[in-house]
Amino acid sequence: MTTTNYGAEQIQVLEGLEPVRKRPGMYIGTTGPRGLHHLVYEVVDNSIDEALAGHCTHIEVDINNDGSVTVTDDGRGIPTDIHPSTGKSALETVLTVLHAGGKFGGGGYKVSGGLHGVGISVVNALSEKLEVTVWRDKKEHTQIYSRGVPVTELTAKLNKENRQGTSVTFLPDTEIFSVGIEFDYSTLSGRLRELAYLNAGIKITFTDSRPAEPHIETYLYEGGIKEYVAYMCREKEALHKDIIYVSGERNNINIEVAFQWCIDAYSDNILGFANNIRTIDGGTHLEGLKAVLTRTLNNIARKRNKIKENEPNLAGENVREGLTAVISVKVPEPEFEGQTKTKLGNTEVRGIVDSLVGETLNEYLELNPQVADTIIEKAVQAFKAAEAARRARDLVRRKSVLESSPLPGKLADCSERDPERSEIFIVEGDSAGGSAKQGRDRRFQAILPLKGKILNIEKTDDAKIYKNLEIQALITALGLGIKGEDFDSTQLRYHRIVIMTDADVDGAHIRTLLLTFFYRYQKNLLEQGFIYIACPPLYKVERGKNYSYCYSDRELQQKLAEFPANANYTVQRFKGLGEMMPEQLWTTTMNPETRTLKKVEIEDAAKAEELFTILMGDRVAPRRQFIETYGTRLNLQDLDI
Ligand code: 0RA
Repeated sequence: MTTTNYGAEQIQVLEGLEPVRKRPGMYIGTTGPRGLHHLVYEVVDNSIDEALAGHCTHIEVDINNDGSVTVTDDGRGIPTDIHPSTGKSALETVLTVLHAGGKFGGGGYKVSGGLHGVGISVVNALSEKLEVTVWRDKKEHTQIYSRGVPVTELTAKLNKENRQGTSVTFLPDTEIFSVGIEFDYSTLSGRLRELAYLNAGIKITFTDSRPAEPHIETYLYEGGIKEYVAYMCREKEALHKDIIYVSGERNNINIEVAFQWCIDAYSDNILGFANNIRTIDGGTHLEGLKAVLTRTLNNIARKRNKIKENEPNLAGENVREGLTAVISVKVPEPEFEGQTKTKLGNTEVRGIVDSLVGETLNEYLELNPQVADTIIEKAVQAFKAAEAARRARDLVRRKSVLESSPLPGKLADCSERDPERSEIFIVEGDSAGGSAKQGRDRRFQAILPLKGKILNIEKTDDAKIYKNLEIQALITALGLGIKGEDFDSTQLRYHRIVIMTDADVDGAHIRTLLLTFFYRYQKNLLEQGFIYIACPPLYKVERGKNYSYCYSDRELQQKLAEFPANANYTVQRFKGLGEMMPEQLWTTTMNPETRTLKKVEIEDAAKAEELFTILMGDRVAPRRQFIETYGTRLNLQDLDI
């Protein structure tokens, strides 16, 4: 009798989670590394919710020796009582019914409902094994699942210490995550650190037990996003000492903003979050913030006679130049819009941000007129530079109108007109350009050869950027708009922009300069995954009539080790792409059937910002320090100091 019941129940469970196993992408985006890491975020989000409800202070995340992950918190513990109508425990319901988690939560902000927030049951469905332990009511409750189905009953034993909390250990299913289930330390640490910044006072301990010597880090920021801004600015020179901080609540919507202006920065860096989710595509919270900054600074500038009556207002981007800001809003029912669901849509947020920030900023600047003056002076300078840049840009525009084709002459375009099916290879120098032009499939592959090293955009003001011929070629060939302006991906002429440089120090430098250009000119290109790096082979190994290509020194060693001791073979090292025959370049590097492309993604926005500032900026001391610290650890043999 009991067996039959259990069977029926099991079928129900299977029905519940089957869609998740059938179409994992619908729930976690991808079954690649990103989706894999989402599993951890999903479990952690539940603990964060518990902390935001005021019941939990410490979250521990462990990567275990066997590759599984454990998330433990000291919250109230998932309820374990049996639900009268289902006959199942609340715990089992949360773990086996889609979106059941929220029903038991009640009150407080739910991180759930956004980009991830699909529920812990999704993690269960996609795990080969999941073990949950709950400490509640002086008992320790445990249950084990496999691929979403319970394999043990919920058991309870006495727990004398009266511990409280929840612990979930899961091993992702290799049947689902076909490219592997290896967690990346820095990806997880970046997100956990971010969560600690976004949720002041919550302690997150992160342990990686895979190495012989476990790696342990603790993130706890009593200052929250204020400390986040301080961290992002620590390599820059601040324009004013205090980080301006605003927090408040209206209509159950909680907003928090921290910001500071720095001297040596030509661009702004504003990170937006809604319910702890990074809103890459912006939204109403950012609109509110931008509007209030522009209005407030213009008002004060006029009051202080820094802008004369007959002069125009400062533009938003003038005011934001050099600004580092974090805005984090928590909305009970967030609406996420756009293709990637990373744009906050709730309209009421705009006005709330505007009025709360307006009050605090006005008061602060009235009390600190010298700070007001430095910020305004920087904005006025930016305004003048923008004027000069506009003149240079108009020149670019006028020139392209005069020419018969606005596309740069050296662009070898493809015949395909649908950007989604078109790719462009940006190559270094004319000789590589020649090979690439002959080797490509001209139907959908365009080639843009660049001459030498492009401008380091990190160190250059806008006027010079627009005057530079190589940059002009890039802008027009790709169909990019104006630097930093709202990105319109429909104008983009290719959805795969492939950086293809030589496998040597100069090639690496040019690749870095191009990445800096994309990052500073239009960060969205990177954030939305349009930028790729080609992987040309380093060696060709020939033995008799057979030959193969090796893409790394390790691969070469492996290949050579396969040969008998007395074998005759030759190894050709490619010094540059120009040395390759067009046909060779096609098969090894450009043919979609056989090539490897690396997609460039930004996992940790704050780290990326810091790295570009340190590595490409004009201050030498931080760069030297970075190289001294990481040079040996990263094994940067080719480092060009
Ligand atoms: C539902 C209700 C309650 C807590 C939780 C869920 C809960 C879920 C998770 C997931 C990870 N850690 C968690 N901690 C708590 C409230 C139960 C009560 O009222 O005591």
